[in-house]
Parts: sequence; structure tokens; C-alpha cells
Amino acid sequence: MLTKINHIGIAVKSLEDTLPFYRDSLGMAFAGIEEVAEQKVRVAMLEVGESKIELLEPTSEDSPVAKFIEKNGAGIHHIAYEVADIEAAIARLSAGGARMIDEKPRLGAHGARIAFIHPKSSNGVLTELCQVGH
Ligand code: CMX
Repeated sequence: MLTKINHIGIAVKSLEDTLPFYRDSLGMAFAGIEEVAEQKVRVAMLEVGESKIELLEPTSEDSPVAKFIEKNGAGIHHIAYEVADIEAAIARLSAGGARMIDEKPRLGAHGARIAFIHPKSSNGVLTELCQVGH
């Protein structure tokens, strides 16, 4: 069902303050910044081989990422796995008793179709399914 790790999401207070470490010190390829208004985040994408690191900066106090930082501080926020057929993956997880935050896919950064699994039913790790393309 899963084809690879698409990205790891890292919650940060400021993209501008954090980017130099990932882009310049670690030498990751910087692929740009995108605002995902629906999620109230600004996202910086960095490429590591086939996988990506997504730096997530909240754009408002009621962003899920702002709430996460307030509780835990900056750090790893979620892991995203790529799937070939997101509807089939959601159906299989739901049938197995997983609690889906998104019962239907929605649009994430770069036009990917995404759906989150609640961390309470994925061992404390917020987990994203991600279908790139169609
Ligand atoms: N990883 C692990 N656990 C998390 C978590 C995370 N990222 N975010 C919240 N939790 C835990 C909390 O610690 C809390 O646990 P306890 O009850 O044991 O204290 C529980 O989940 C409930 O958390 P909360 O702070 O009360 O927050 P909410 O229930 O309001 O929301 C969640 C939590 C996961 C449902 C919400 O953040 C969500 O819908 N997330 C998916 C969307 C998202 O994260 N978008 C940002 C990224 C967008 C992108 O990548 O494009």
C-alpha cells in the first residue's frame, strides 16, 4: 500500500530562522515556499534524495502547527507516506479501525492529495497519506 516516505514534517516557529540550517549547513536542495491557507501554514520544501523535509510555520494562532509548538516546542510534527491509490488506502485503514482525520482526500502542498490519520490511532505519530499526481 505504501510506496515510500514522501516527506517528514517539522514544526518551526520561523522559516526564515530555520532555513539556513537545512539549506546551507545540511546542504539540502531548497524547492521553495508555499502557503497552504486551509491548514494555516507556510511550508518550505527541502529535498533529500527521493524524500523531502517539510518545514511548517504557523500563519495564525489557531493553526494546528501553532497548537503543536505551544504544547511540544518545535520538532517533528508528522510523517507522510506516499500511496498509489489514496481512496483505497483510506478504505483499508478505516476497515482496520484506524481513526481518520480526513475521511476523504484533500489538497495539500504542490497539489498532492492527502489524508491524515489521527495520532491517537497511529501510536502517537501524526501520519499522512499522500498521493502525488492522479
Ligand atoms: N503528533 C503527535 N501527537 C499529536 C500531534 C502531532 N502532530 N498533534 C496533536 N497531537 C496529540 C496531542 O498531544 C493530544 O494528545 P493528548 O490528548 O494525549 O494530550 C491530542 O493529539 C489532541 O491534540 P490537541 O492539541 O488537543 O489538538 P487537536 O485535537 O485540536 O488537533 C490533530 C490534533 C492531530 C487532530 C490536528 O492537529 C490535525 O487535524 N492535524 C492534521 C492537519 C495538520 O496537522 N496540518 C498541518 C500540516 C499541513 C501540511 O502538511 O500541509
